[in-house]
Amino acid sequence: MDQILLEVTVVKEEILNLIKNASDEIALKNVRETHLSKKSKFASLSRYFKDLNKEERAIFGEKINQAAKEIDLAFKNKHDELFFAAYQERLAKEKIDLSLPGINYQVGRLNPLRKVEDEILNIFVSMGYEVYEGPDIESDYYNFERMNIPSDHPAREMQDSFYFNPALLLRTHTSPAQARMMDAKKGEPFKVVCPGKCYRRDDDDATHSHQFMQIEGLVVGHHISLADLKGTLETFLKAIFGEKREIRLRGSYFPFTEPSVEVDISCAHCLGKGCSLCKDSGYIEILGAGMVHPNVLRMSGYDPQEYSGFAFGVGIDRVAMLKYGISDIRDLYQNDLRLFNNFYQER
Ligand code: FA5
Repeated sequence: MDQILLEVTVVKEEILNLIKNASDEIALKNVRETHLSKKSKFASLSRYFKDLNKEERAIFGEKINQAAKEIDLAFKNKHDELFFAAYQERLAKEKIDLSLPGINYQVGRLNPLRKVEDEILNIFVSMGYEVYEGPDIESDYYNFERMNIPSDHPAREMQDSFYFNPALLLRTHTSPAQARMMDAKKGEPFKVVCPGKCYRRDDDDATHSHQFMQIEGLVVGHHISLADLKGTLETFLKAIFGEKREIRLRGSYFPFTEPSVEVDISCAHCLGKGCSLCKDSGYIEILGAGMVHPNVLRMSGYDPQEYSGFAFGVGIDRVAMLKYGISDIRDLYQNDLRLFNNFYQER
């Protein structure tokens, strides 16, 4: 019996020694696989059970269990020791120099046009307007006919346009969204703003571009008057430009409104004195507006005896120019970040 117990101690010490000398995790794993497998010397110790009496078996079993516990603990401790050592070694290698300059990520921001569009939409949404976007490629029918501009009307020439074929063109203004909205509302009152791009074969100068952006506004209901239009535009323009900028309404003509007005705002560049940007007038036109023409209401299924409405179309590019003091509309389409960063230093 003593011989058997001694053998347990010898096998255990042999394994503990191997554990102690394992140089890394792989070596430790090998010790576990070789010396604790079913065919290992340690496992084969159980062959003695059959030769022992009940009392001896209890003592032998206790000895084996104790040895197994010691080996297990030694494995765990050695594993922790090797893991910690490897970790320390990695930390020592991974020295970080906090004085090195960081990576300079370029953070993008909204183009001034998109920023102004959001601002304008927010103002109108806060007044209870819904937002609708019509298509950029528009039919001649919606762009002109439904806006009370028949094929022989001289107003078409003012918006000499980009046609795909005689029936389809890049829209020249956001006004066709008015007719699309009235069709959708089927005779119900509503308030809507419609943002989007417009395209015209126009002068390319400091205030005109062949592609620009507008926001259309349309209110249709009972007893809507020119006073409602004026109040709405004043509220909107003061919210955008502040109380100091002056606003001017001039009588005008649009085939789809009657009466019609054009709204000018004092030039940000010269503050009304006159400069090359405002062509010495001190003012820059930013929007056209008026009371919805009875023909337009009628074509859209609204009875002009019962319903009235006002509409306006504001040039987003012009608003951005005035708000940020941009003297040439073409700058808005150059994507030059040095310029854009200056635009954001708001006046
Ligand atoms: C129109 O486009 C009308 N549809 C506006 C309207 C809507 C009137 C509803 C009545 C009722 P106009 O061509 O004036 O109107 O253009 C309106 C605004 O768009 C102008 O005041 C200007 O701010 C802008 N705009 C027009 N043409 C250009 C251009 N080539 N480049 C930049 N902005 C332009």
